[in-house]
Amino acid sequence: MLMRKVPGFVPASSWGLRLPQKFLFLLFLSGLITLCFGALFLLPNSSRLKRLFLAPRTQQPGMEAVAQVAGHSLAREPESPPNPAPAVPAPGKDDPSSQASPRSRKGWPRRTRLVELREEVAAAPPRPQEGSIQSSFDFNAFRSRLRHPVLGTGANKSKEPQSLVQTQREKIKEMMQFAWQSYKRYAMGKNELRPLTKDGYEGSMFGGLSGATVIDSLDTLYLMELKEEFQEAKAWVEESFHLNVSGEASLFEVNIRYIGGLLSAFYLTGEEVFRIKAIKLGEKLLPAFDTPTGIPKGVVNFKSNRGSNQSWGWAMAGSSSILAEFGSLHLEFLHLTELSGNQVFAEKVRNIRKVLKDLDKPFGLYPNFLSPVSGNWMQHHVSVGGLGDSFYEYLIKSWLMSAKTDMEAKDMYYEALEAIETHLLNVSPGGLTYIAEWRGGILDHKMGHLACFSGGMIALGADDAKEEKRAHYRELAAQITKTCHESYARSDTKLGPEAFWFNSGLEAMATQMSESYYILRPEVVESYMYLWRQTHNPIYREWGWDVVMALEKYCRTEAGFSGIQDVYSTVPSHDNKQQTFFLAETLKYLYLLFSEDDVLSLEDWVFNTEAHPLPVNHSHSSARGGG
Ligand code: DMJ
Repeated sequence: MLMRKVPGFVPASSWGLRLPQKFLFLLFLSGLITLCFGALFLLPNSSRLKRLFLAPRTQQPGMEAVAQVAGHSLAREPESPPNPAPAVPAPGKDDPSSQASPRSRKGWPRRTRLVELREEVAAAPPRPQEGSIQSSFDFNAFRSRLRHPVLGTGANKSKEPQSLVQTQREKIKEMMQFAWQSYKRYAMGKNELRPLTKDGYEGSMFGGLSGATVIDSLDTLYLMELKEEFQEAKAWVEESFHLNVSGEASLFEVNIRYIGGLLSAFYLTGEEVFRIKAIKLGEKLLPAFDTPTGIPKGVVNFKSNRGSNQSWGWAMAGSSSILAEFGSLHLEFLHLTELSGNQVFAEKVRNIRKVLKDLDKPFGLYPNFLSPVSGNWMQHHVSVGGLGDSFYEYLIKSWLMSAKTDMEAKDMYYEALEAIETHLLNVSPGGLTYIAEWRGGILDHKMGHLACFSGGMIALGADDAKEEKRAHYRELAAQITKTCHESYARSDTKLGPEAFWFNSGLEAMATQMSESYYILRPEVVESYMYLWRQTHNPIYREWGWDVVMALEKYCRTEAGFSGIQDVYSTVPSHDNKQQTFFLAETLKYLYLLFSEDDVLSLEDWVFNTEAHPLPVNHSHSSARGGG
């Protein structure tokens, strides 16, 4: 249809608007757009708003790999500040950070959510850098409170006649260097070296974590001033030690080896990477404590974040938890709280202590198996060797680590020791003192190699016993250590068997092939070290040196050290395993046996059950300038 022009009439636009109206509308529209963009881009910290509107950016190529190397996933929220917040749950369905909060779910009017977001942005405290965990721990203050320089003053080194002891120390250092280099060459990053097959072994005990030998070696390398090797180990932890694993792990083993090793490495060096990885790994262990009693299960499943009572071959624990396992967390967990500010770690182990303290104990003894569900003892088997051992060790060391303020630990230790002495201690017809195992009142007249740490433990605790018991405990420690030495001296290789008996006319010897192996264990030289520091009786260095010679002769192979199947045969049959505790403990205790007393002084450090030094809490005393 033809439109005719009417004079004086301004035609309307196709929307039916006249020009001034159009102008006003456009003005309003452009104002609105400017406002929106201003809010979007110019308001402080507007990234959350941007995320609401803008399509998610594709990740920069390569970033995933970087995150993998750094050991954390880019998809995760930054670590929540742990002081004193509860532990960070692992990402996944239970991780609140990975879900929308109920208030942000669909259906909330948009304007309300925008206002809410603006308020959140304004109120949020600055987030810690991803991967960091804030700490109020003052490393320099800690170091200044130590009584002695960590590696000693070296004051007496020059007085040592050029010197047998120096040469002996150097020899042990060379053994460590050889053990490390062999591991590095054939098995770097694996859990253990297999020296015969010249390859690495992962096993399943650590739930997919790797590098147990690296972590267990850090402090020994540092102590021996093997600086290059220490840097290699540290670089591996920084670049390749990933915590994003999903297997089933032994709570105890991960704690004593990994957490203990990382904590020590931090306290020796102040390097943040060790502190952060110790805390993050500690958080991964927490699901094991989700039981009715709070007594943790023996195994933690890193994937499902649950505990389980599976055991690792040395014990048929059934549905029980094992005394030495749940009783050997106290030292490390207190340090995790100290270094993170997160009280949850300390609460877990204080609860274990409380459960144990409140329980009835048959004859004052602690059985090895406890139900984490009912809180009842499950079998009346008592041992200072495997299954029980480090529980007793951690009582006296908790007392010492608290700078002698943890009276509860002290009382529990001396009461337990009295009961052990009354019911388990024996002297053989040949005059050897030993600690038997107890099964509902019946004694097995045997000692495991593991029980040989007890000489050192009793020596360590002797000075804080009641006045009238001190000399007695010193003597008891010496006698038990002598018995353990006999188990070595009576073998053909001068290395001791896994277990030895006091019956059938035999004393301090294994009675069957299945107990005749030696897997590079430390407990006997550990006791030599404590007895040396207490008495300075040269016999302990002589005995220690015999062990060094025997290790060289029967356990050293072309590509590392190996355990042997039979200590009574001089033709060694190797087990093809260089255990991580050989580097963490056996070589460390041997080295300390030939060092001055102020090297890792017992006034400043307690050794966890994997020989990782943890500092005594001198925080209430004044600085001494020992760092
Ligand atoms: C180490 O892992 C620890 O010393 C633990 O307490 C018991 N056994 C081994 C070494 O024999």
